[in-house]
Order: sequence, then structure tokens, then C-alpha cells
Amino acid sequence: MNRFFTSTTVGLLALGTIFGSGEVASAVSFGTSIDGPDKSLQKLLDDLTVSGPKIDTVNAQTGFDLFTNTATGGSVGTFMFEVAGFAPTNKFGIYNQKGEKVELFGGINDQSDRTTVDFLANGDIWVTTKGFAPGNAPPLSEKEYKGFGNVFGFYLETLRGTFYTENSRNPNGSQQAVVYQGNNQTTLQIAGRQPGLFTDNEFIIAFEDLLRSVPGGSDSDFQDLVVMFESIKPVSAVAVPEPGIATSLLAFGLGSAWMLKGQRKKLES
Ligand SMILES: [Ca+2]
Ligand SMILES: [Ca+2]
Ligand SMILES: [Ca+2]
Repeated sequence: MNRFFTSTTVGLLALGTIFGSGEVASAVSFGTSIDGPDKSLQKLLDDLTVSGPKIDTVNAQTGFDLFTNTATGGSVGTFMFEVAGFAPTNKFGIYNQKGEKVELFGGINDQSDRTTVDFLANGDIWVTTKGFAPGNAPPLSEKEYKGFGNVFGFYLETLRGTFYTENSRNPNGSQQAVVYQGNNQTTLQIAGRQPGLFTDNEFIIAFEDLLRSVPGGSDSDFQDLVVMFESIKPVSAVAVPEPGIATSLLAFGLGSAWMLKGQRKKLES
């Protein structure tokens, strides 16, 4: 391996570290919710805020799209809310890198319902789900999934298709979810639950259920199905990068590739 190839690899690896799955994350623009002007994701999260700074739905977007478990080897998810005509049929779950989906909440589930995922050493996972008031309160269910592993993203399944936290898996690379990380400052109270501090191992996953890349096809309100998940850690993808860093790394990568091309020509001639 010559040094030109090495520098190209380093440059591209650095880019990969910044952008995770290789896509450039940027803050998404919200549209006006068809559910009403007082039903924006910002307003709905403000309504759950007991104390501390409000969650800034625009500037606090993280760009995280893949996660793994933390030391407990288990995670809890709480259904926060869903404001969508498709709510009774929308489903929420996790998927692995092979694209295998595991449903955590079905159409019957709604606010305050809970799911747990146990990540076992052999790669199997156990999922238990229980409903609580308000809204529907379906009974406890439990299921085992073989060989799922412990690196996963989140999906929203609708009657028209499935959307993923990784934009690259969505039609036209459309961004269909925004993700917020706990700030250790804001106290939130989910309907039916005790209030508590939004800690930094907790994440809010907020989905839009209409494909946004179709002009006029989506209201981009991102409150169609919203879940908080805890005891998870982002993998590879990191927060929205500073444009300067991204540009200089891209320049470094391209520059290295250009040098590599020159080196190849030299060898051929
Ligand atoms: Ca909605
Ligand atoms: Ca419920
Ligand atoms: Ca929507």
C-alpha cells in the first residue's frame, strides 16, 4: 500500500467518522402540521416540559441514526405521542444492518405504553411490550428474535411503506425522522408517567409518516409517532457537523484521491 492510497483512506475514514453512514446530516425544516398550528412537535414537547430549558426542535437535532445497547444490556422505550390519521395502523420498531425488522409498538399502542429490549450475548433479543393508560392499554406481550444482534436503527412502518432513521434506506434518501438526545437539564412528563430528567442516555425518536421527497406530499410535522428510548448509545454517526470541518475534510479526501490518480498515471506510463 503506497502512502497516497493510505492518505486517501485516512481522509475518507475521517469523512466516514463525521457523517457515519456516509450521508451529510443537516437540520430538517418543519412544515405546518395538518393537525393544526398548535400541534407542532415544538408545541407538543413544550407541553410535556415541566421545568428546565425547552427542547429546541430545530437546533437540537442530532443526526444520529444507528445505536447500540449500553452496559445493562437492555433498553426501555416509552411511547410519547402520535398525532396522525394513520396512527391506528402505524408501527414502530428497530431494524438491524441486514434490514431485519423487529416490531416494538403496533397500531394498538399509544401514549404511555412501554417496550423493553433485552440484548443477549448470543445475539438474540427479547422484546416485551405493555400498554398503560391513557389511551389503549393492551396486555403484556413477549417475543424472542434469534440473531438480531445489537446494532440497530429505528423504523416507522406505514400502510404505504417503511421509513428508517438512516436516510439512505428511504426513497430518494428522504429524511423521515429527527432524533434528540437528553440534555440533563430538562424535566419532561410523558402522559401517564411520573416526571423525570431527560438524561443524556435517553433519546427522542420523532417520525414523519408521509414521504417528504414528494412535493406537497408531506406536512413534515414529525409528530406522527414519537418514542423515547433509554440505555442506548449512538454508533458511528455523530452530531450535525460544522460546515467548515466537513468542507476541509472533503477537500483533503478529494486532494488525496487526485494525488492517487497522478501516482497511478505515473506507474502506467
Ligand atoms: Ca401529524
Ligand atoms: Ca396507552
Ligand atoms: Ca406528518
